[in-house]
Amino acid sequence: KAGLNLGERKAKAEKMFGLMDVFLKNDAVSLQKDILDHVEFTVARSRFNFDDFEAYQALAHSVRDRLIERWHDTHQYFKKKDPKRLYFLSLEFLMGRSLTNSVINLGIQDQYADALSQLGFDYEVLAEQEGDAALGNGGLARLAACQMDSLATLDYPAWGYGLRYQYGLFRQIIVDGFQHEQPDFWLNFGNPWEIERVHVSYPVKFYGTVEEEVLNGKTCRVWIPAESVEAVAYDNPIPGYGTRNAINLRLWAAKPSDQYDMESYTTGDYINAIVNRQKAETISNVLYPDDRSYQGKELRLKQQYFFVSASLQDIIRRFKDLHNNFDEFPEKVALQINDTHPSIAIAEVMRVLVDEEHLDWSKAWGIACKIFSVTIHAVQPEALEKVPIDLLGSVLPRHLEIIYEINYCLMEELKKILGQDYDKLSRMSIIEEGAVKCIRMANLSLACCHTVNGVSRLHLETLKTRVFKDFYELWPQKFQFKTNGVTQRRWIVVSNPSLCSIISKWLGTEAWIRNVDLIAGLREYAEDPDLHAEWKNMKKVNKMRLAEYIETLTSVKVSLDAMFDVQIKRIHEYKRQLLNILGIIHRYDCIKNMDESDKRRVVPRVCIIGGKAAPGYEVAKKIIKLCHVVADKVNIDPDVGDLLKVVFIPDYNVSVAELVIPGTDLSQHLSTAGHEASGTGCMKFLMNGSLLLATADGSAVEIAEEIGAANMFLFGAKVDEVPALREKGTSLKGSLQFARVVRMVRDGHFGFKDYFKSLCDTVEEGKDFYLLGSDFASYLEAQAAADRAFVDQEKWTQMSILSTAGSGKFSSDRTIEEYAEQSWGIEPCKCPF
Ligand code: F58
Repeated sequence: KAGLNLGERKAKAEKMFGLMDVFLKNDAVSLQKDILDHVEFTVARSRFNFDDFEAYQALAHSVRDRLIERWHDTHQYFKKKDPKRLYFLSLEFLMGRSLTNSVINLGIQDQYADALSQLGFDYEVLAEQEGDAALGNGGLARLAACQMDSLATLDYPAWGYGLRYQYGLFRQIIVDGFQHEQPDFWLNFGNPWEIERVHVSYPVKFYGTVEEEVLNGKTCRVWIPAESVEAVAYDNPIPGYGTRNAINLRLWAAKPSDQYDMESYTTGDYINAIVNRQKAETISNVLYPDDRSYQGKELRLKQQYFFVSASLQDIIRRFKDLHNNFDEFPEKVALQINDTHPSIAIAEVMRVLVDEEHLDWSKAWGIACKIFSVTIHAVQPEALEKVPIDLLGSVLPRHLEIIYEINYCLMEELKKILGQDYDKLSRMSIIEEGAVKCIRMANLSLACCHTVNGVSRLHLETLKTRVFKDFYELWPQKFQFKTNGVTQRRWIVVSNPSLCSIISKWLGTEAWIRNVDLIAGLREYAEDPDLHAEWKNMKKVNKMRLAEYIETLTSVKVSLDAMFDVQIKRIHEYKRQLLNILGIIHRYDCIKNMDESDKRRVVPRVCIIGGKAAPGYEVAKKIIKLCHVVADKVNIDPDVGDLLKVVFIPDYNVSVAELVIPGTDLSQHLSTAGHEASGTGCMKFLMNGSLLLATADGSAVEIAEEIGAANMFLFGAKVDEVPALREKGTSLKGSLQFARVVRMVRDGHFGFKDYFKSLCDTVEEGKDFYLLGSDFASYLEAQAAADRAFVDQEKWTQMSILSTAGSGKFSSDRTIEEYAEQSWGIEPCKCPF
């Protein structure tokens, strides 16, 4: 801009405009030209000689250009309109692959397929070259990814903020049936889906001391930090479907900062100064792979503060571009914290408003209480994060003071209401007294957030009656639930194109891709023989694809006539993969004891299990090994043949799910009632017409309401029966069949007798916390009902169609609309074409 007058600037803009088209063109020839340009100038390969991976890279870059175009326009438009924005803070996002999702959302998949085939490439083959972005552990992280897709599609002015981990979730490799972990080098070949913004960076400070200073006659507390790390932004455009909007997921990477170590350079310790600088990068190096608890880890706390501080600096800078009065902050900013992990943001907002913007404490607190909302994804109180006071005091000394102050105000307020009820006061305090004095991050969130959300109706009940009972009694109006949902773009359109075509054909429209309620229209055709034929064919083709994958990976050949029975999710005791395996052992045992005529009545099964165990979770690792030893025995038993096959799919991730779910006949969701906050896998299976075998837990209860309990296989104790069952301690006595299968494992029927002893002990009478023993008989009945239903293929197909038809409620579009209206107060802001 410098030096040019208005007339010159206009002329320059005209010239620039003339040099580029307003929109990139999407006809086959333009796409081919773009791809070849990227082969030559981005990937730097000769256009006469490049392989599939290089073709994928060039293709991805041409898609990225189109994403960037929309993303610029969207942000320009948001800036012009200045609506209230939602900022979604999450430590984890499980994005999976981006190519197909992007071209579908941009509406140019067919054009790309044509363009590539004319160049002699197959779109599908190139799409397979892409690796997964696995910056998260499980359900919480994939939910965040689905919600980003919905936010973009529904035109909400939203931003996601997270961490750009150098290493995502570990790769699982299986050696002799044991899980081993390997690092996920996902960035080794570059990442075409992100835009590095070297000029968007902020210093994030740690450690040091707090001192008193007098400013304008007022005594203030001033933080003198001892370390500074630079947060550099990497932007990931998220395109909406059927809209020009593309929103931003901004992930922060840690880079050394030169603010504090100049001293070392001048004292001559050059090499050590460089080495120490590099240590800064460790902050965003690795995702914590445990999905249970992280209590007391310094690096984890630094990760949380690092991304929170950078995000808030970014948000406040954007606010200040257009506003100079913080009274307007709540009108322009909604901050959603995804689980309690980013809740240090509350203390950080207070620090910025009080220490840097010099607002009164009570005014600052008033603002904080208006902007924050939180969603809890856990059920077990022990999963709620706690940070030892000493640790917080060392890493973030000023934040500790602020949290003490917040707690002081909270306690004063509570004392007015609760009087001398010290038990209750101490339960509600943000500070937990005890051997190791801790900050309860959940209580900090509860004190500040205007809404506290559960992720299913049942989950909210648990939060109200157990986990946060005291807070609920005090502030019932804060507590809400938004039943989770998943995006039908990823889980039908991308992953099951044949089903997508069938739905559009029978509904006579593609409008369901944006308005999923329309999918209920399929109910009308649930008995139509023509639809049945197409549906069965779709399932068969998907099963074929899955069978090929299984054979390539495990060398196990499976029959397409068998029922494909799947349980894929993180391995956890509460998710009860062990119940599944014990059920498989029971099935095996029954087949072994049958004569030939009985065998003819057996419904053949392929039992597929997949999932990662946290590296330090021994019981979960034993479950994986048990699955393998059972498979080894069953799969080669000539008495069994095709009647039963057991498969463990290694390295389960988002793209594996995209392949497995469409090929599934029956999916299993076995959590002990009251332990799964919601579950979202079940929704993906439901959309794809897999029948559900499930406990009445989490969102399965609501699924039953939508599709009718008769269209699924429910079993097991209900939430309110669980305490009494635990009390009674019936496990082995409860079921002879259960006793028998556990005994088989104990006695070394599948080998590794000593190794499995401790696993068997977990379900021993009196110790069977997750109630495998008491649910076993009911589980087998549900399995038998599924077998009977499968024999009648027309009936099964009808149930399958009704499952898809009833899945509309479980779209993340519905969830996001509820959040927008009930928690965030944001409105769509649609960028005009
Ligand atoms: C999951 N939580 C719930 N946590 O288990 C599941 O029921 C729910 O459907 C899903 O969230 C979405 O709401 C979950 O995935 C985690 O992965 C970790 C918990 C501990 C800290 C890091 C994430």
